[in-house]
Amino acid sequence: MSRSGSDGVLPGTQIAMAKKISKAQKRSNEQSHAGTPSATRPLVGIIMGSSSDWETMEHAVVTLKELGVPHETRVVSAHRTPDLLFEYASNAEKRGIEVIIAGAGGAAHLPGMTASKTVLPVLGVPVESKALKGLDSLLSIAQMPGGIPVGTLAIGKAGAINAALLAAAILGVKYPHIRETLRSYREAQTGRVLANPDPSTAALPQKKRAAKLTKKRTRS
Ligand code: RP5
Repeated sequence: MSRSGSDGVLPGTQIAMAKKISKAQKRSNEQSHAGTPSATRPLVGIIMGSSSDWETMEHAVVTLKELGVPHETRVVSAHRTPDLLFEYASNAEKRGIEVIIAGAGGAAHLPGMTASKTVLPVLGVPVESKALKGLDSLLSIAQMPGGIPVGTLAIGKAGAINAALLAAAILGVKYPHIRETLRSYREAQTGRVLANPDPSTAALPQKKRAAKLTKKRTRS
């Protein structure tokens, strides 16, 4: 009987390899983000099925950074590294993680399987797939059986941003400073909309305006 796991890697080897990578990531995080919130104990775990999901999931990271919410990011695949997924989801609570954001595309089983191994809130971000524009991801994440919930967000960038905001709202119940930062974020957003009521007169950044004019001139 073969003892190989997903992709022919021995069970346990996935976890050992991931631990090595994670230690190296932690070291480099500490070096490059010393003093920033993500260098402190992470409260939010952002996981994604593939490094190809980063383009989408980066928006969750940027939003959490804006809010000053400590977080960590990892690639954890439900299909390619199932042992790592089980290990991550089973130990997240012990490690002090309080909310998990899981992004995946296509047959997006990562959020649901993660939710099945933890009682922490899991927020699912459907990544836009090439074949079905993310509808497959959305349905795979949203259509959970009763008993194991995944809070499912919108497909793509909006979903990633909102997952971060929802994670902050959840944490805000326990941490007043996160709730107040979220309140300021929302007020600033409202302020930006109210400050630009007429898009036809809204000031374009100079570079963009110049590029637009050149394009117009070359066309005529
Ligand atoms: C899913 O398969 C990932 O979440 C990703 O969205 C999708 C494609 O992965 P790659 O083939 O680009 O690695 O598991």
